[in-house]
Amino acid sequence: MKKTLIALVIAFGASVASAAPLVGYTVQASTGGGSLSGSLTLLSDGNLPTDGSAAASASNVYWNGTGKSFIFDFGAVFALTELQFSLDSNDDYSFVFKAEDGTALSTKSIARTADTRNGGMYSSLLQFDPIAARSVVLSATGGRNPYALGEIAFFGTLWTAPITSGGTMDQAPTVPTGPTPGAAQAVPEPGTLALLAGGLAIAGLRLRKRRG
Ligand SMILES: [Ca+2]
Repeated sequence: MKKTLIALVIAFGASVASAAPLVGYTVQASTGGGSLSGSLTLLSDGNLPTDGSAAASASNVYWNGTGKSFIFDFGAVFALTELQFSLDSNDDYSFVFKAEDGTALSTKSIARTADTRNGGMYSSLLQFDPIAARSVVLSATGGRNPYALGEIAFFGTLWTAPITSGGTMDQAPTVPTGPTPGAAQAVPEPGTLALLAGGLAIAGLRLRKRRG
Protein backbone atom coordinates (compact mmCIF):
# COMPACT_ATOMS: atom_id res chain seq x y z
CA MET A 1 0.00 0.00 0.00
CA LYS A 2 2.74 2.43 1.01
CA LYS A 3 4.82 1.51 -2.01
CA THR A 4 1.83 2.15 -4.27
CA LEU A 5 1.35 5.58 -2.77
CA ILE A 6 5.01 6.47 -3.20
CA ALA A 7 4.93 5.24 -6.82
CA LEU A 8 1.84 7.36 -7.46
CA VAL A 9 3.51 10.46 -5.97
CA ILE A 10 6.63 9.90 -8.07
CA ALA A 11 4.57 9.34 -11.22
CA PHE A 12 2.55 12.49 -10.54
CA GLY A 13 5.68 14.51 -9.86
CA ALA A 14 7.27 13.32 -13.10
CA SER A 15 4.22 14.26 -15.14
CA VAL A 16 4.18 17.76 -13.66
CA ALA A 17 7.88 18.31 -14.34
CA SER A 18 7.62 18.03 -18.12
CA ALA A 19 4.98 18.92 -20.67
CA ALA A 20 2.28 16.27 -20.83
CA PRO A 21 1.19 14.54 -24.00
CA LEU A 22 -1.98 16.05 -25.41
CA VAL A 23 -5.03 13.84 -25.05
CA GLY A 24 -8.53 13.94 -26.46
CA TYR A 25 -7.67 15.64 -29.72
CA THR A 26 -9.37 14.56 -32.92
CA VAL A 27 -7.63 12.95 -35.91
CA GLN A 28 -9.14 13.13 -39.34
CA ALA A 29 -7.77 11.53 -42.50
CA SER A 30 -8.32 12.90 -45.98
CA THR A 31 -10.75 10.85 -48.05
CA GLY A 32 -8.45 10.82 -51.07
CA GLY A 33 -5.05 9.14 -51.37
CA GLY A 34 -5.82 5.50 -50.69
CA SER A 35 -7.71 3.61 -48.01
CA LEU A 36 -6.43 3.08 -44.49
CA SER A 37 -5.68 -0.27 -42.89
CA GLY A 38 -7.21 0.45 -39.52
CA SER A 39 -8.70 2.86 -37.00
CA LEU A 40 -7.02 6.20 -36.35
CA THR A 41 -7.23 5.49 -32.62
CA LEU A 42 -4.10 3.36 -33.17
CA LEU A 43 -2.15 6.63 -33.40
CA SER A 44 -2.81 7.59 -29.78
CA ASP A 45 -3.26 4.24 -27.99
CA GLY A 46 0.13 4.52 -26.28
CA ASN A 47 1.53 1.54 -28.17
CA LEU A 48 4.89 2.39 -29.73
CA PRO A 49 5.72 -0.32 -32.30
CA THR A 50 9.09 -2.04 -31.89
CA ASP A 51 11.82 -0.55 -34.04
CA GLY A 52 12.25 -2.61 -37.21
CA SER A 53 8.80 -4.22 -36.99
CA ALA A 54 6.80 -4.49 -40.21
CA ALA A 55 5.06 -1.36 -41.45
CA ALA A 56 2.05 -3.38 -42.57
CA SER A 57 1.19 -4.80 -39.17
CA ALA A 58 -1.95 -4.57 -37.06
CA SER A 59 -0.39 -2.02 -34.66
CA ASN A 60 -0.15 0.58 -37.45
CA VAL A 61 -2.28 2.66 -39.75
CA TYR A 62 -0.92 2.11 -43.26
CA TRP A 63 -1.94 2.98 -46.81
CA ASN A 64 -0.63 3.27 -50.37
CA GLY A 65 0.28 6.49 -52.20
CA THR A 66 1.47 9.92 -51.03
CA GLY A 67 -1.90 11.64 -51.44
CA LYS A 68 -3.06 10.92 -47.91
CA SER A 69 -3.01 13.52 -45.12
CA PHE A 70 -4.01 13.49 -41.47
CA ILE A 71 -5.30 16.44 -39.46
CA PHE A 72 -4.65 16.48 -35.73
CA ASP A 73 -7.00 19.10 -34.25
CA PHE A 74 -6.30 20.02 -30.61
CA GLY A 75 -9.54 21.95 -30.14
CA ALA A 76 -7.60 24.96 -28.79
CA VAL A 77 -4.20 26.53 -29.29
CA PHE A 78 -1.39 24.70 -27.51
CA ALA A 79 2.25 25.70 -27.06
CA LEU A 80 3.84 22.55 -28.46
CA THR A 81 7.42 21.68 -27.59
CA GLU A 82 7.80 17.99 -28.44
CA LEU A 83 6.64 15.51 -31.02
CA GLN A 84 7.03 11.77 -30.64
CA PHE A 85 6.44 9.64 -33.69
CA SER A 86 6.65 6.12 -35.04
CA LEU A 87 6.92 6.05 -38.84
CA ASP A 88 7.95 3.72 -41.63
CA SER A 89 11.69 4.23 -42.02
CA ASN A 90 11.84 4.13 -45.83
CA ASP A 91 9.51 7.12 -46.30
CA ASP A 92 9.56 10.89 -45.96
CA TYR A 93 6.91 12.62 -43.86
CA SER A 94 6.06 16.23 -43.09
CA PHE A 95 4.32 17.78 -40.09
CA VAL A 96 2.83 21.21 -40.80
CA PHE A 97 1.93 23.18 -37.65
CA LYS A 98 -1.02 25.50 -38.18
CA ALA A 99 -2.46 28.51 -36.36
CA GLU A 100 -6.10 28.96 -35.39
CA ASP A 101 -6.87 30.56 -38.78
CA GLY A 102 -5.15 27.76 -40.72
CA THR A 103 -1.94 29.66 -41.46
CA ALA A 104 1.10 27.37 -41.69
CA LEU A 105 3.49 28.31 -38.87
CA SER A 106 6.25 25.75 -39.16
CA THR A 107 7.06 22.51 -40.98
CA LYS A 108 9.01 19.61 -39.51
CA SER A 109 10.26 17.25 -42.21
CA ILE A 110 11.25 13.71 -41.34
CA ALA A 111 13.47 12.27 -44.06
CA ARG A 112 13.70 8.52 -44.68
CA THR A 113 16.53 6.91 -42.77
CA ALA A 114 19.37 4.91 -44.32
CA ASP A 115 17.72 1.75 -43.09
CA THR A 116 19.43 -1.41 -44.36
CA ARG A 117 16.30 -3.45 -43.57
CA ASN A 118 14.59 -1.51 -46.35
CA GLY A 119 11.68 -0.38 -44.27
CA GLY A 120 10.28 -1.20 -40.89
CA MET A 121 9.02 1.08 -38.15
CA TYR A 122 11.24 3.39 -36.16
CA SER A 123 10.44 5.94 -33.49
CA SER A 124 12.03 9.19 -32.44
CA LEU A 125 11.41 12.35 -30.42
CA LEU A 126 11.66 15.86 -31.85
CA GLN A 127 12.10 18.78 -29.45
CA PHE A 128 11.75 22.41 -30.52
CA ASP A 129 11.04 25.94 -29.34
CA PRO A 130 7.34 26.38 -28.49
CA ILE A 131 4.98 26.59 -31.46
CA ALA A 132 1.51 27.94 -30.63
CA ALA A 133 -0.54 25.70 -32.88
CA ARG A 134 -4.20 24.74 -33.13
CA SER A 135 -3.62 21.81 -35.49
CA VAL A 136 -0.98 19.75 -37.29
CA VAL A 137 -1.28 18.25 -40.74
CA LEU A 138 0.79 15.12 -41.37
CA SER A 139 1.44 13.64 -44.78
CA ALA A 140 3.82 11.25 -46.51
CA THR A 141 5.86 13.12 -49.12
CA GLY A 142 8.02 10.38 -50.61
CA GLY A 143 9.27 6.81 -50.26
CA ARG A 144 7.61 3.55 -51.14
CA ASN A 145 4.40 1.72 -50.32
CA PRO A 146 3.10 1.17 -47.81
CA TYR A 147 3.30 4.40 -45.77
CA ALA A 148 2.72 3.77 -42.10
CA LEU A 149 2.10 5.58 -38.80
CA GLY A 150 2.52 3.70 -35.55
CA GLU A 151 2.08 6.35 -32.87
CA ILE A 152 1.96 10.15 -32.95
CA ALA A 153 2.09 12.10 -29.69
CA PHE A 154 2.27 15.87 -29.19
CA PHE A 155 3.55 17.43 -25.99
CA GLY A 156 2.67 20.91 -24.83
CA THR A 157 0.57 23.12 -22.61
CA LEU A 158 -2.52 25.17 -23.26
CA TRP A 159 -1.44 28.43 -24.87
CA THR A 160 -2.30 31.62 -23.01
CA ALA A 161 -1.97 34.70 -25.17
CA PRO A 162 0.17 37.44 -23.58
CA ILE A 163 -1.72 40.60 -22.54
CA THR A 164 -1.20 43.34 -25.11
CA SER A 165 -1.87 47.08 -24.89
CA GLY A 166 -5.03 48.57 -26.31
CA GLY A 167 -7.54 46.82 -24.07
CA THR A 168 -9.96 48.51 -21.69
CA MET A 169 -9.88 48.16 -17.92
CA ASP A 170 -12.81 46.54 -16.13
CA GLN A 171 -12.97 49.34 -13.55
CA ALA A 172 -11.23 52.59 -12.71
CA PRO A 173 -8.19 52.22 -10.43
CA THR A 174 -8.87 53.18 -6.79
CA VAL A 175 -7.10 56.25 -5.39
CA PRO A 176 -5.28 55.47 -2.12
CA THR A 177 -6.46 57.52 0.89
CA GLY A 178 -4.40 58.87 3.82
CA PRO A 179 -1.39 61.22 3.96
CA THR A 180 0.39 61.70 0.69
CA PRO A 181 4.07 60.65 0.58
CA GLY A 182 5.06 64.23 -0.44
CA ALA A 183 3.64 65.74 2.76
CA ALA A 184 5.47 63.23 4.95
CA GLN A 185 8.80 64.11 3.31
CA ALA A 186 8.31 67.86 4.11
CA VAL A 187 8.77 67.21 7.85
CA PRO A 188 12.50 67.52 8.76
CA GLU A 189 14.08 64.47 10.29
CA PRO A 190 15.23 64.61 13.98
CA GLY A 191 18.86 64.75 12.91
CA THR A 192 18.22 67.77 10.71
CA LEU A 193 16.42 69.51 13.58
CA ALA A 194 19.37 68.89 15.94
CA LEU A 195 21.83 70.36 13.42
CA LEU A 196 19.58 73.37 12.93
CA ALA A 197 19.29 73.93 16.69
CA GLY A 198 23.05 73.57 17.12
CA GLY A 199 23.68 76.11 14.33
CA LEU A 200 21.30 78.61 15.86
CA ALA A 201 22.94 78.23 19.26
CA ILE A 202 26.42 78.90 17.84
CA ALA A 203 25.11 81.94 15.93
CA GLY A 204 23.52 83.23 19.16
CA LEU A 205 26.78 82.83 21.12
CA ARG A 206 28.74 84.72 18.41
CA LEU A 207 26.20 87.58 18.52
CA ARG A 208 26.52 87.77 22.30
CA LYS A 209 30.34 87.86 22.07
CA ARG A 210 30.26 90.74 19.54
CA ARG A 211 27.88 92.72 21.72
CA GLY A 212 29.91 91.94 24.82
CA1 LIG B 1 7.15 2.61 -46.78
